[in-house]
Amino acid sequence: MKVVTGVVGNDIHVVANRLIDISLGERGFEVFNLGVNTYLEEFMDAVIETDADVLLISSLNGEAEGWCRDLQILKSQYDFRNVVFMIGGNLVVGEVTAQEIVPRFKGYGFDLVFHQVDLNEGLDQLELFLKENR
Ligand code: B12
Repeated sequence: MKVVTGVVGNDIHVVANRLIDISLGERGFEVFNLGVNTYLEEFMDAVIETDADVLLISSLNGEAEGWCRDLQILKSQYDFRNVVFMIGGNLVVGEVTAQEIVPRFKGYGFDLVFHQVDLNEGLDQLELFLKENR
């Protein structure tokens, strides 16, 4: 399965991105890593160009919301019905609980949302989601 990944917006935290690339590869995914400083439109273009099954967006500096709230609008322009949209990292700044954050990002169009969740736990849940929904 193909996964497009990268770090959204003006976010330059690169370490997690390298680990995500390696971890996905070890789990047998074909990875297209757009790296840091990637805009939502660039992610969508890459999903179309590679015919990806999963878009895994990472955000570490807390600015994910500003960069991702237009996801629904972009999704409505193409047929992305078979693509899994996933986001994780430090999605907001401050003391906001996952119970508050997860539904908010699901409302923006993400299927799987992980705020300050361990990477392997998130990837286990991705594999489970793919198994149950494909
Ligand atoms: C190193 C670092 C920097 C370096 C980055 C160098 C580089 N090129 O990578 C520098 C100094 C440049 C930097 C800058 C900034 N940083 Co900084 N940085 C850090 C620091 C100390 C470590 C990050 C790191 O590499 N961790 C190691 C990796 C392996 O862990 P990770 O990034 O957390 O990723 C793991 C998980 O988040 C998770 N994960 C990540 N993505 C995903 C996706 C999915 C789907 C899943 C399931 C899991 C997952 O898995 C990863 C692997 O275990 C953290 C604090 C900390 N201790 O974490 C702050 C931190 C991330 N930075 C922060 C901030 C605010 C900034 C700045 C805005 C500071 C400023 N005012 O200028 C700028 C932003 C610059 C920008 N444009 O993005 C905040 C973010 C706050 C928030 N979101 O709550 C943090 C948390 C510090 C803090 N406590 O305030 N930073």
